[in-house]
Amino acid sequence: MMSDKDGQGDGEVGIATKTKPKTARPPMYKVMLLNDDYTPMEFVVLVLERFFGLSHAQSFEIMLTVHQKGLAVVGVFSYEIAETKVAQVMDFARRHQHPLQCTMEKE
Ligand code: TYC
Repeated sequence: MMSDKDGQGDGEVGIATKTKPKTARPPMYKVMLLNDDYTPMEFVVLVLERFFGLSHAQSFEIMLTVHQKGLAVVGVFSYEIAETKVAQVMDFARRHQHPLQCTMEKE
């Protein structure tokens, strides 16, 4: 470096400017179930088993969380998968005349 006392220069000295290589990751979406006063608990458990591949125990647990807290995240998916899950749940609920609501939100 020029600021060296002897002007001879030594090893490289300076500010490290290494930047993190950016790997593009697709945005992920939380799929959430909302509570209501009318949809039967068993129906919500069935929805979670059928469309989210959860065990009966996991489904019951998430259903209870929604019932007690108002909503819960059921899973996190790519945009297309999340959109499909929401559509499947909303269609299934509508066909059974239950007001169950399912929504998605960018993580
Ligand atoms: N609150 C409903 C009841 O008491 C049960 C329920 C749970 C409804 C979860 C919707 O996403 C839901 N029958």
